Amino acid sequence: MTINSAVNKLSGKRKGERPKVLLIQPPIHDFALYDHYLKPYGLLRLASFFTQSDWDVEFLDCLDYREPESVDMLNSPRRKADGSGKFFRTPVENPLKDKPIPRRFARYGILPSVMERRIAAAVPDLVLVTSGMTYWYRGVAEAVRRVRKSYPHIPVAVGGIYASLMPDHCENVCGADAAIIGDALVASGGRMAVSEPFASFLRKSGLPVPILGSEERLLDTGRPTISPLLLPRVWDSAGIIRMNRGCPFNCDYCASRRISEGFHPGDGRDAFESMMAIHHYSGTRNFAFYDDALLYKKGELFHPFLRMVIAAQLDFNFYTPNAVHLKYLDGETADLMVRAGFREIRLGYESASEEFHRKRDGKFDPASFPGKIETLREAGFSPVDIRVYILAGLPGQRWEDVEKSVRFAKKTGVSISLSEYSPVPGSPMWEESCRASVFPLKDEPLYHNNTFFPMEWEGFTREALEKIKRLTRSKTS
Ligand code: B12
Ligand code: SF4
Repeated sequence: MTINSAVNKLSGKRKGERPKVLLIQPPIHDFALYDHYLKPYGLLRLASFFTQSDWDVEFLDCLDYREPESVDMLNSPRRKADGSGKFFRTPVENPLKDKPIPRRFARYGILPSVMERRIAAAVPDLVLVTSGMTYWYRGVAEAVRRVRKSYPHIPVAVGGIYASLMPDHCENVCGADAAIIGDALVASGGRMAVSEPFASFLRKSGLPVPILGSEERLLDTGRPTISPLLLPRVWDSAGIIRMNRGCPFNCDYCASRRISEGFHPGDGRDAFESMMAIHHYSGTRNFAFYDDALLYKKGELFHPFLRMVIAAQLDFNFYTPNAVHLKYLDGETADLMVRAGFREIRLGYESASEEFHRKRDGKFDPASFPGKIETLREAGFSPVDIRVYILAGLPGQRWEDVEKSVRFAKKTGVSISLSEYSPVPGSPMWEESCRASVFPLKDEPLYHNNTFFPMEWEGFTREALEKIKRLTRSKTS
């Protein structure tokens, strides 16, 4: 079916008029939220695809921290030069009132009245809402509810992480017409196309399935670059780069496999060009990587990218909020990263225990840790700019193990972030987590939030967690 013949079927459209999609990054309801390069990357890829396929596209960013009316009412959130910062915050009632948590629950995002006005003005034929953490579903539900208020009969689909991990919950509780699992865009015969579940939803809704325009783009890495002409404002503070998709590991505590099966290599030149396009149109010099396995096969993938950046003499700042694999780190990579402009490096260390890694992830030999840190220091990373993630609160984990890991890492002088465990549906450890938790994790995703410390037990109490947090912050080892 061509777009034009299908467009004629759209209600209220004049012949030849293009269909319109409204893409929504919903607000977030949580106990705390910091913008650590939190961008609606997947939704913006969709925006780019729909634009290239001749649809009209409108984007509603409910996390836009510069929205003027919200600034007037809620004051400007504090932002940092590195592109991170706060969002608008409005305290709201804790939906789980019977579970006292020493933190206020809040809604992060633009004013609801602005959101509703923007939705009402859009007049779309289709609404697409993205989703992040499973425990952020209330923001998704809010977006769907406000869309329904203006358009009771327009098709609404939700995609992204929560929709992929809990599709039934998403359809039943958020009221979406469909939760689309996984990538909405897939490589097909060297080109990009809409996935079958998404295409089937569009057909059922009487909408045309978008296809790329006539200038047939061959997409070597199987993904379109994010159209920089569209929505440059989103990228003003920082751009996102994702060179490769997926991860070769299958750690017990992670759902990467469920989100994208296996490792799909990208291409250094394509990543470089996407980045330059974002810089050209938005002016940003901050870039964060969303890769799950940035250093895997680095000689073929990451190194060429870094060499292009160095040759172009760009004064850019690079960040790895999602951490990189210690296993694949070596002197050459560290040296290239420093020369390219990496301001900090975050590492997936998780634990100092050999047994932990043997049992839970197999991704790293902790005996090599001091040597890896030395390599980074020799390359020019200062210890405060080396940050290691240590996992805390896995089912059955004892607090002493975590304390030992923190003390061991501290000896090297690096910065430490406690990564408090969030049980993830679809991860190998999910069923074990459900059995170990006093909370009904399967019924209520809010309990996946690590603020609830869902795996608390007598071997690891909240008091012990607080003690370790203090140790992490203290100057002594
Ligand atoms: C980048 C990232 C982060 C970043 C940024 C966060 C963010 N963007 O939300 C940082 C480093 C800050 C982070 C932090 C954390 N993260 Co994180 N993170 C990720 C990661 C690697 C990518 C998420 C992402 O944005 N992907 C981009 C996607 C959406 O783009 P895409 O694939 O191109 O999109 C396609 C599809 O998704 C789909 N699609 C997307 N939207 C839509 C909409 C519609 C309508 C349709 C049809 C399709 C569609 O189509 C797109 C095109 O094909 C995932 C793991 C993963 N592999 O996905 C974990 C993940 C989401 N994180 C996770 C966790 C546990 C955390 C932490 C709690 C870790 C910790 N213990 O501290 C923290 C909490 C953060 C917080 N409170 O803010 C878990 C989820 C937990 C949960 N219960 O939901 C994941 C799944 C990893 C895991 N462990 O399994 N994270
Ligand atoms: S935790 Fe990291 S290494 Fe392990 S599967 Fe997830 S993305 Fe891969």
